[in-house]
Amino acid sequence: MIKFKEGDIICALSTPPGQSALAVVRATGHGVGLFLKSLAPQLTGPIESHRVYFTKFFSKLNNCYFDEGIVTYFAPQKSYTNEETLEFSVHGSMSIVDLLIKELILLGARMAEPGEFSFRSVMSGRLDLVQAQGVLGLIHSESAEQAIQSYRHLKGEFSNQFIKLEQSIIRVLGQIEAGIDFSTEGIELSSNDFLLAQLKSILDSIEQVEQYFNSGELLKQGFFVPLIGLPNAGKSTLLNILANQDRAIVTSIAGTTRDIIEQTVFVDGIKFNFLDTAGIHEAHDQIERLGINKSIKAFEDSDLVFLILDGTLPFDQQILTLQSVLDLKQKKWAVIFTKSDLVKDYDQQILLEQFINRYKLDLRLCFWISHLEPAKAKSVIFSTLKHFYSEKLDKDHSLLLHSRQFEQILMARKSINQAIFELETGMGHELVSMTLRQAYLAIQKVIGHHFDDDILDQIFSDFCIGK
Ligand SMILES: Nc1nc2c(ncn2[C@@H]2O[C@H](COP(=O)(O)OP(=O)(O)OP(=O)(O)O)[C@@H](O)[C@H]2O)c(=O)[nH]1
Ligand SMILES: [Mg+2]
Repeated sequence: MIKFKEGDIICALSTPPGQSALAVVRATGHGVGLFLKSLAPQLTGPIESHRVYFTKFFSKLNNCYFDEGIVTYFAPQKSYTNEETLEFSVHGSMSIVDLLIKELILLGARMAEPGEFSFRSVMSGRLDLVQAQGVLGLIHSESAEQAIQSYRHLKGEFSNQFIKLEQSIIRVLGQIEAGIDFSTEGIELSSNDFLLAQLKSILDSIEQVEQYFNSGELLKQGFFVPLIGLPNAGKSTLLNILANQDRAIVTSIAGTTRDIIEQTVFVDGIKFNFLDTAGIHEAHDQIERLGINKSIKAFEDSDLVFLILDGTLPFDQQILTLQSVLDLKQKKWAVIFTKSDLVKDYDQQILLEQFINRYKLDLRLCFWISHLEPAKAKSVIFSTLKHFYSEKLDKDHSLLLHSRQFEQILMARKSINQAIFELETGMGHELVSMTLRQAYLAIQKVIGHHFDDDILDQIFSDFCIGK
C-alpha cells in the first residue's frame, strides 16, 4: 500500500546530512508560503514565484534570529510538486538544519518520506512515471552517459514512446469495439487483416522498447567482464593495471587468488565491472574448488569474457583446460596473451596468427600485453571494450525503468500476442477487446496513467529523502 499521505505540508533536508558550506531544506504543500510570516518576518509585501529572497530566519522556539540565507518561492502549479514550495539555503550545519526543520514542524509541516516530493509530482501530473525514473537516474547516475540519458527521460523523450503505444492500442480497441456495436447491423468496420497489421506493428514497437530497456540495464549496472585463465596466467596483475592500484595479491605461486575481486572502471562513461577470478585447474582442496566454482559462475554471468593466456606457454593446452570446465562457445570472449616482455616480437606475431586461424577470432579481440607497459595494456583493452559496447549498447535509446515497469511491458507484449492469436483463429471480437484492454492497462501502468500501488511503492522506495 502507498505510504504517502497527500494534502499535508512536508519538509526535508535535500542535501546530504553533515557539515557543509550550504544546506538546502525544502517544504511543499498548500499554504506553506504563509510560513514566511513567522520564519522570515523581514520579508514584507507580496512574494513572487521563482524569485530568491535574502533574509534572516527567525526561531519561534528561541525567540531570536538563528541564521541568514536565501529562500526561493515557487507558486502552486509552478513547482516540482505543483504545490506551493519554499526552498531554504542556509549555512550547512546540522544544528541549523535541525532548528529550521523544527520550526517548519511547529508551523504545521511534517517530515517527508523518501521520494515523497517526486511522488507528489507524479500524482499532480507534473511528471509521469518514466520521467520520475529520469529524476532517480540523475540522482544515482555514476557516469556522464547515465546522467545524459536520465535527463532525456526527465524531459519526456521516452514518455512519448509509451504515449504513442497507448494511443495505438486504444485506436485498435476503438475499431474493434465499434465493429462489435455495428455488427448487429451487418456492417464490418475494420477487416481482421487491417487489425492484425496494426497489432503487429504495436508488437514491433514493444519489442523495440524491450531492447532499449536491456540497453538501459547495461548502462546502469555496467558490463561484467571476468578475467578467466589458468593459475599464474597474470589475471591479478591485469586487474591491478586496470584498477591503477594493488587490488589483488600477485605472486608467482600458482593458485594465489581464491575469491572474486571486483573492480569497476569507466571507459568513455560506460561502466565495466572487471572480476579477478581463481585460476582454472584441477583443484587439490575444498577452498580451491569453491574458488573455481566462483570463476565458473562469473564466466556464466558475464557479458564479455577476457581469456587470459600465459604467452610463454603453449595456448592449446590452456584452452583445453578451460574448455574442460567452461562452455566457451556460449560466450563472447577476447583473448589476452600476457608476459609479452618475455616473448620476441616476431614470435608474438606468429602466435597471434596461429591463434586467430585456429579459433576464427576477430583480430580486434586478440592481443598481447605486459605488466611492464601498463598504459599500453590499458589502451588496447579499452579500445577492445569500445568496439564491444558499440555493438551491444544503444547509447541513444537506453531506457532506464524499474523492473516492475518492465514486467508490465512484458505483460503488454503477451497480451498483444494473445490478441493476434485470437484474431487469427477467428475468435470473437469481444474476447480480443478484453485481451487488448489488458495490454492497454499494462502500458498505462508503465507511464503512470493508471496508478498501481504496488508499482508506485516499489519505484518510490528507491528515492532518497528530500527528493
Ligand atoms: N614478466 C612478466 N611477468 C608477469 C606478467 N604478468 C604477470 N606476471 C607474473 O606472473 C606471476 C603470476 O601473476 P598473477 O597476476 O598472480 O597471476 P594470476 O593469473 O592471478 O594467478 P592465480 O591467482 O594463481 O590464478 C607473477 O609472478 C607475476 O609477476 C607480465 O606481463 N610479464
Ligand atoms: Mg590471481
